[in-house]
Parts: sequence; structure tokens; C-alpha cells
Amino acid sequence: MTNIKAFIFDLDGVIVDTARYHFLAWQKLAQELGIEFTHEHNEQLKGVSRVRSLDIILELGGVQASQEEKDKWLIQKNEDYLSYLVNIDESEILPGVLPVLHYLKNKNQLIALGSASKNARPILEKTGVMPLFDAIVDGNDVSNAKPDPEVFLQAAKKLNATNENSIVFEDSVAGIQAANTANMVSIGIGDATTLHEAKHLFKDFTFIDEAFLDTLIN
Ligand code: B16
Ligand code: MG
Repeated sequence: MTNIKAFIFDLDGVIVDTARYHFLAWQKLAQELGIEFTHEHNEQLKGVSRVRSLDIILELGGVQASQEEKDKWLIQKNEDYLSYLVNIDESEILPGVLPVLHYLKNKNQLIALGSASKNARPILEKTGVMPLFDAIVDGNDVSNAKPDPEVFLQAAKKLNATNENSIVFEDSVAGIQAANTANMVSIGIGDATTLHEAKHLFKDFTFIDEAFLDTLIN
């Protein structure tokens, strides 16, 4: 069983173009709190849990808050985020992702989700890709957020694959660090400067060809 490969996909910013909706919802809250929040700041939030994301924004603004206020803002942010997702469908899937998923599926490879999001399941349902996944691990399943590798370790375990035979696709610095810590093959999707710790780097999935996937499979 040791030769089984596990292909683990992050969700936001890898499979679907929802990272921009997280940004818009956080930016709205930051504005209300008088905190400057830029795209550069947002890189620190990618792959990070909702609770930790709020703490980072409050730290950026030097804002102290009670637990009650934080709970209120977390609900508000998630409601704003969900309002962007009401009408999402398969058109939200990022370019090149579906051909890669289908190629791996046709080659009988195992596919898992490894996402920090507690909204992952409805997003997979709405975009129609749920049937392609053999295992799902999301923000509801883990106690330690990326860069802790827990989410990817759980995914590999569900697929009965070793860490060395697990391949992780990620758009966040925290996620690449999590994969590297677990001795998995990290594949960064996005900007080379931001994701310089990734073992392999692609601007997006349209740059991933079948020959490269075959090297991962074999
Ligand atoms: P939610 P991923 C992560 O998803 C996002 O990158 C991150 O920005 C977000 O804060 C986190 O999920 C929690 O999401 O508020 O929906 O539970 O990239 O790990 O798929
Ligand atoms: Mg992501």
C-alpha cells in the first residue's frame, strides 16, 4: 500500500476563486474598525483560520477587543463572505483545475481536500466537484491551523498514504510550510516571490501539464 499517492488540494485560491471574497469581507470589517488592510496584508491571512485571521487584523491596527466583540465580528465577516457565495457555481473553479482533477481521477489516483475553511463542503457541492474527492478534511476537523500540518496529515491518513507519497497544492505561505513540515511534496500555485518555499511552483493550473503529473504519479 506504500506506493499509493495522495493528491491533496487546498480549496480557497487553489480550486476556487474564493480568496478574493475572503479579502473583500475582511477588508470591509477592517474599514469599519479604522484599520488599513491591503492585498499585501492579506497574504498573511491565506490558509489561516478565521479566528487567527481576525487576531492578525486587530494586531495590524493595534486594536484591543473583548471576546464578545471578536465573536460578533467573526459572525459578521462570515455572513459577508457567505453573501458572496450565494450564487457561486462551476464558473468559480480556477482555470486548469478541472483537467488536472479529471486526469488524476482517470489515472486512478486518490484525491483529498485539505482546507482551513469551515465553509468547504457547501463550496464543493455548489461548484460540482464534490464527487471527485475521495476524502475531505476541512476547518471543522482540525484543532491546529496551517502552518501546522494537521490538516494534510489527516488527509493522507484518510487515503492510507504515507507523507512522502502525498502531494499538496497550495496558494498560501502557511500551507506550503505545513506541507514541507510534513515531508510532503509542496506545489505552490501563485506568485514565485511569495511562495518561494514551495518545491514546485506554477502561476496557475494551466501551466501544469500531463508529463509533470506523470512524474508525480510514478
Ligand atoms: P472560513 P483554504 C482558508 O481556506 C482561507 O485561505 C483563509 O483565508 C480562511 O480564513 C480560512 O480558510 C477559513 O475559512 O472562514 O471559510 O472557515 O485556503 O485553507 O482552503
Ligand atoms: Mg488557500
